[in-house]
Amino acid sequence: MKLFKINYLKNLSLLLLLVFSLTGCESESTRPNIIFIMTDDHANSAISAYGSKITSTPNIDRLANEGMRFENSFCTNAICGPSRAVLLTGKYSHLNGQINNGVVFDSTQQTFPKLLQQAGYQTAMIGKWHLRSQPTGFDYWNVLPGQGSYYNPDFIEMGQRKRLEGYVTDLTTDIALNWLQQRDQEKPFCLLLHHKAPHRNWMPGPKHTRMFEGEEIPLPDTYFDTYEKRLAAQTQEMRIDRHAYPGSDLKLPLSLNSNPDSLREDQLFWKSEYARMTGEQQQAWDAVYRPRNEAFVQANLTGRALAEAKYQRYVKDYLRCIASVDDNIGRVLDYLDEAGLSENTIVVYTSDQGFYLGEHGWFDKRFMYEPSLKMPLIVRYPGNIQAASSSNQMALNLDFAPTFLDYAGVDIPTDIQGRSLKHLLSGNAPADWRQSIYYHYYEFPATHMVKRHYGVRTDRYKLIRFYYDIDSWEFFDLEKDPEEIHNLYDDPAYSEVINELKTELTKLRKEYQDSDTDKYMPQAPVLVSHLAQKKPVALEHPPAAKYNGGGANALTDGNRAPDRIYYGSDYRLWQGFEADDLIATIDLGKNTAIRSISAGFLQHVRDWIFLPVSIEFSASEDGQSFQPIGNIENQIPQRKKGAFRESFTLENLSTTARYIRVHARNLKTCPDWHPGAGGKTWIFADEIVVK
Ligand code: SGN
Ligand code: CA
Repeated sequence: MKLFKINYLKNLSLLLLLVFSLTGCESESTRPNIIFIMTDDHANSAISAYGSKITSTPNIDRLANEGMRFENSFCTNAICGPSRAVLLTGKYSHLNGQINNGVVFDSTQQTFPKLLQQAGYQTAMIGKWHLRSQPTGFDYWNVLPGQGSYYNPDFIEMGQRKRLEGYVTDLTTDIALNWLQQRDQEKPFCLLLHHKAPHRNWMPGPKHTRMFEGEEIPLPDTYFDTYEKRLAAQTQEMRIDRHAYPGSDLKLPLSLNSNPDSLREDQLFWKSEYARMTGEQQQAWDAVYRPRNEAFVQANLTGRALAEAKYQRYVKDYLRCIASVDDNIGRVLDYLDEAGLSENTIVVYTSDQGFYLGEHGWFDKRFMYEPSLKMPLIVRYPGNIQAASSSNQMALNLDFAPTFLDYAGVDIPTDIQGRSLKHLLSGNAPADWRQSIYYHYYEFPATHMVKRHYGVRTDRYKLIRFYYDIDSWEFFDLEKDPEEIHNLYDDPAYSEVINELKTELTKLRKEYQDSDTDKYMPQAPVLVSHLAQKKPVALEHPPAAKYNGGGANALTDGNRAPDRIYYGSDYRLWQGFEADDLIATIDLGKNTAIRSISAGFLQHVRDWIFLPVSIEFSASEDGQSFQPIGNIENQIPQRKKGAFRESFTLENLSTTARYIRVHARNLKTCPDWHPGAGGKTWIFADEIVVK
């Protein structure tokens, strides 16, 4: 009786389903599932479906063989957090607010997962998130904190942090498959599956450490580029031979790092990643890398040969990380087959942006040049997208949100700036599809020192303007110069084309509501006039060469670093002292009546910059004996987040002195709770104002 009832119900629902589909009503079973697989920093040149000359990716190729490959898919801002924010919102960085990695994503804004969730989709976000605020719009989330780790990574599952044992790409896939298995089968789903790999520091999983042993990976033609006529390329810090850390990036003995600027970071980074491994994992690792490193040291290479050997180490580890990504994509595709989900699931493969695999001598991304501007984009949806097809139309990561909403039958909000790719995917390119794309990158000054720039690209040409502390234009004819080494901005033969591109650029900037004078420009220093202005400062410990505030007397130049500091962008105004106290003596020139003294400091704990523990002020008439005039203990919590300025001021003084001394005590050692626990802390100081 019971059995019969179930069968009866089942038949009834089948019948209803049939009636619904015959009458054209959308039923749950016709709304597609979505699996969006995104890796971090995967260049097209490392995917065999894109003709890679250096590796093969059979499972990604399987997707391409069963779906559509985009030859011209681009990001709008080639860096992690910003790219992810564009994916979620379908809006450019200047509108979604995530202009760089330092901003905390405003998670209250409209995103496509929220809209899908409201429309009855089950949503999940698994893996790398990197937007600094908690994920919203997901029924389930389990994400890596920050950049995540390769071995035994921590995951934050719905707010609960725990360490899992294993390799990050395998673990991320395990979590995704578990979620798929236990999901509510009655609802369509949208799963964002975001791998950390192949992000820096490229630590291969145990299964792949021995790949490419004894093989030679071909060196890109532009590896020894000299950056002629490309000013921003001349000042970047992303060269494999100079800026990749020997220890943590190349897994060479730390003793090979002879650069005092990076040694500390290199050591700490490698120490902490290595320490995450179990004894067994360390043994397996050492068994592979020790003999390699002995041979490397023995070879005693210099010059070009050393630069080439570094490329080999870099690119092989990178490709080994991708081998694990590819295996794990195979696991997901197999699961979909077994569960009967392949037919009704849209599977997307992409990366947050491209990457340099030695082109121009580089790793990393950021530039609007092809290797980082391009992102892989492969989409499979059997019956809707022709197998083994490709498109040359220009797609943007701006288009993901509207595409998924479109497939799910959800109205696309008018403030979304991208366009649905659905028609392109079904093989019918709309006649009015875009003929140019707009790009804008902001994270400068910051790691890798790629200058701010924006630009336009058409199918053949590219025009870029670098700005902020330079104003420099670049123009490339991609047909004649696909490697972008000839900046032809000054070539009269192209002046007409360049003018047209400028007009196009202006048009796009207007359309997308972008501008130069927006709130994301760094703040100018605040000008103050005071008694100590332009007076000489003697420092007991010199500031770091990299953070010298622009000159010896930065502390009294009358330019006060601003109160609101964007990530990295205003460091140039500060004087930074690593592990040292700031002890500054100002000579006012003659005995002077003083009413107040104030000293400004920066806190940005994420970058190991802490406010001083205390600031002691003293004064002297002869420059020999100093009398204390006040001591201020810092009350601001070390855990206060973000980058901000704090001024410490003594008021209502009645002191007469020629010399003033400010002694700010450095915390010196990063506290236990800090990721850099035990490492050296910084003091950043600017402007000692005397009135
Ligand atoms: C870290 C990396 C950089 C990388 C940025 C941004 N250094 O700072 O190489 O460019 O992240 O990457 S690391 O030694 O800490 O790995 S992104 O993927 O987050 O945009
Ligand atoms: Ca100053």
